[in-house]
Amino acid sequence: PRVALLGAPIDLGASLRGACMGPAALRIAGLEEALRERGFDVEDRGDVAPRTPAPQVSGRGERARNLAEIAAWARSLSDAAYETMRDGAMPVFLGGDHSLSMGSVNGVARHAAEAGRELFVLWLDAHADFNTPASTPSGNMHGMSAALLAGEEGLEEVFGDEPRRPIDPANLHLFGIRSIDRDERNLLVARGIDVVDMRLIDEHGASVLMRRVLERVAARNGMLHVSFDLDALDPAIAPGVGTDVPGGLTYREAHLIMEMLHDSGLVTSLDVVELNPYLDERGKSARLAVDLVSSLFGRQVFARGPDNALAP
Ligand code: DIR
Ligand code: MN
Ligand code: MN
Ligand code: MN
Repeated sequence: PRVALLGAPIDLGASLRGACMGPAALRIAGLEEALRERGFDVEDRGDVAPRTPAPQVSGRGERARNLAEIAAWARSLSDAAYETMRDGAMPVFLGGDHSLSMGSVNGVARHAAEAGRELFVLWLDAHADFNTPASTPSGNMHGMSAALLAGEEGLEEVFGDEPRRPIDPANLHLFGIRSIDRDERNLLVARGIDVVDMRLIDEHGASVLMRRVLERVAARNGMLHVSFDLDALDPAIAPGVGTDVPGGLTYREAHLIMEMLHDSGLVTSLDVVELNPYLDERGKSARLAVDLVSSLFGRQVFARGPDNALAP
């Protein structure tokens, strides 16, 4: 199996700068080596270059800050995702703030449509990222990526005349959520988005709720994109993020989620986003991110058979 690492050093979608150093920190923390150790054929393709902003993309001022720059990134990241998957490799996007997923997931969706497969997206995040320019309280575009991907209006300029492939809102699964803005909440309810918030996780456990998502994807022979915002994790274990919210996923919950994703065999593409090394504590969050990605790629304490018996 081939894996392609693609850096997306973008931070203009967030309120604080610094996530542009995320790809470098993930590399220094040993991501490529960790995947090689898992037996994967890994190619680090370096950082993607943003397309020169199309002149017709005008600023939206405070309702969608840095729109032209985000559009430039989204267009080249979409092409990179599409081409990588078409060539049969699994793209892993290293962020970078979460606005990068506008591009990565759009390109993945384009590939899935051509392959005649249904695409599902697991959005691991403290936030819903379901704002539009009309609903946003901050103007930060990393809070709008899930909305754009689910086909919400008001962000047409991001792709302009280039292929835009919205995903079915019913195939978007938000997980780990604990911070939602007022108008964003109304939009989520109106669209019937599946929001697995921390209350549900506390009450039912991460494994039951994950299995529900995975069974649905498997039943439809779907492809699964995982968009992993590190602020889904509790800030005590992952302090290197710009918008931390207390009460996040624990170390054990996060590893279990990643191990279940691996066991499902359904994951076909991945984003690792919002790592801000400027705010991190001596590489702690970067190292945890690499550990969790290793679990997603099959690292486990012990291989086990169907009856939980130890396998060699
Ligand atoms: C907030 C924060 N909902 C906003 N969003 C995100 O600005 O739209 N923070 N994604 O990481
Ligand atoms: Mn996010
Ligand atoms: Mn977030
Ligand atoms: Mn964020």
